[in-house]
Amino acid sequence: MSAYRQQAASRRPPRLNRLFLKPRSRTSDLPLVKRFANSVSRLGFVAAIAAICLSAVGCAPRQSTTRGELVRVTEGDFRIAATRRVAAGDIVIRVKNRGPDAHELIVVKTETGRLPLRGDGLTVDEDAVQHDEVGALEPGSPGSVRELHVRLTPGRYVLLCNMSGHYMGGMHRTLVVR
Ligand SMILES: [Cu+2]
Repeated sequence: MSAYRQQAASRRPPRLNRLFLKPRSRTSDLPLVKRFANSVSRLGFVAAIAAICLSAVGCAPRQSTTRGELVRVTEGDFRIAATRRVAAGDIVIRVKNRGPDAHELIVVKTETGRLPLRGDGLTVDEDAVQHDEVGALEPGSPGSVRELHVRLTPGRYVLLCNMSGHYMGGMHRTLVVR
């Protein structure tokens, strides 16, 4: 070996794995961890069931989901049928489209119930009401069922479809939140 190679070999760092690797543990902790995880998930399941029972008792006459009170909406050409009143809070708006056209759903808070129209005189001026818009679903195909999750404070809201001509055709409905 040349003098240069001998020097290079002596500069090599010591073997890292011998110095830094921990000795193998005697036993695995895995069974213990699994047992702990199982008991935690069982507790979580019991808590979830208890919460569902409590919420069911709390608002027995009303329909509710685990994510909020349910407002059923049915859209068709050209009308919207829906629950008229609901309690304030987290709300699940479930929208079924009976068709035959696609329909969207927009929720706007309005104290008067009247919404400003665009220059066409047919569609609601969404720019003018954007600060009062609390949620919207894009157009859904006939037969579709979709959900919109919103948090509603007390007041008067309008549910509408603003596709060309649909609002003036009758696709609006007032929802009162108390
Ligand atoms: Cu529509």
